[in-house]
Amino acid sequence: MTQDTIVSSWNDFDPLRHVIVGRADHCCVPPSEPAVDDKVPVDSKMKGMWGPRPLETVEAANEQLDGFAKLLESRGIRVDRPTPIQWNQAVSTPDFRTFSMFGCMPPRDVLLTVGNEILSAAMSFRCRYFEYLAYWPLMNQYFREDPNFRWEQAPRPRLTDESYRPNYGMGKHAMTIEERLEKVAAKEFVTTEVEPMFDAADVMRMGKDLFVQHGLTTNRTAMEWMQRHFPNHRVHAVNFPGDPYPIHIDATFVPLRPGLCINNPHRKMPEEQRKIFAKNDWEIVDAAMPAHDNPPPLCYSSTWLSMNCLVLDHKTVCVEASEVHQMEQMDKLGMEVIPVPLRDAYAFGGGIHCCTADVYREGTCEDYFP
Ligand code: DAV
Repeated sequence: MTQDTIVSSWNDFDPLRHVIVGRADHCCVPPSEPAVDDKVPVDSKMKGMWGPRPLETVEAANEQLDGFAKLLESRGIRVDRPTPIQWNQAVSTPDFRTFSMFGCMPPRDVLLTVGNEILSAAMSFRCRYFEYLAYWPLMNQYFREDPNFRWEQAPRPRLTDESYRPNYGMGKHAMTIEERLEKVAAKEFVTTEVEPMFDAADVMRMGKDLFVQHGLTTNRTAMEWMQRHFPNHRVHAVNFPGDPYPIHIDATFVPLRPGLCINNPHRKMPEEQRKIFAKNDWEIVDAAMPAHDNPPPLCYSSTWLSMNCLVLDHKTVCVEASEVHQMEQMDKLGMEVIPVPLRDAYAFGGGIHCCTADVYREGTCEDYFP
């Protein structure tokens, strides 16, 4: 790496030097649309509501996000922040319309860093179609500063009605959790395969290998696209049949250091897919139980944000400060734990890992699964 290198990151555990932390400004609960409707559980208070989130919740989330940014800076990590736009605007393309956007939390969903490239994802939520704009100033800046930075954008999906199964789980087709689990086992999600669609947070980067969760935000066509886009990588499809709302891999399967991952005990990786880890002497440990019985109000995510941690290096990890069981487990696994209060930001789309995106970690592209 030359001195001018700004962007480089191959995994989620090598020493972190530069990161983006999201902001809650102007975040909205999005209006009804096929992919969002499928994510919000039937019994959620969020069903049917949309519009700007209450100001006091935005302020509380921002206070914690700012605190997390300061903490990272105090450890010598460079922190950049997105530039929020007014998300409470109707937008349209030739193919769809929506009455509001979403926000610029969490960056991990949008930005996939692979080596010296940052790729904006082809997201399946219409309300998130323009979210990359919040990161445009940073991408443009890195492009000027770093002669090797690859500023990339996955093919923009059209997100017409063809991209979604009609009436999936809606109205009279509403599903019980058991019915949802059957669909998940059959890999039948709200999204179809007419075009590549993915969220960056469905991709777990481990050097030469990219493990990609097939779920409601990422389809098989996207994996095929990724394999052609990253010809020197191996793209592996993974899925977790125990998860009724499979979205994003980072509350399900999380690497802590080379050779060690934690796996959500309710969403176990199938035996067949574990083989590659066993064969290469990786240990997969059941994650500790969440400290909370319920997510905070107006939150899309499950209580398993408990395991959504940010690894700073092979011995140090940031865990949400109220997640006592997860902190204790990390300690037992030999990690130094930094408690970070972030629960007020959960409702905005995720936890400690979600609210960040890698810009630079030390290290190179290793082959952990030869
Ligand atoms: O368990 O609800 C949350 C992941 C957010 N990025 C869950 C997944």
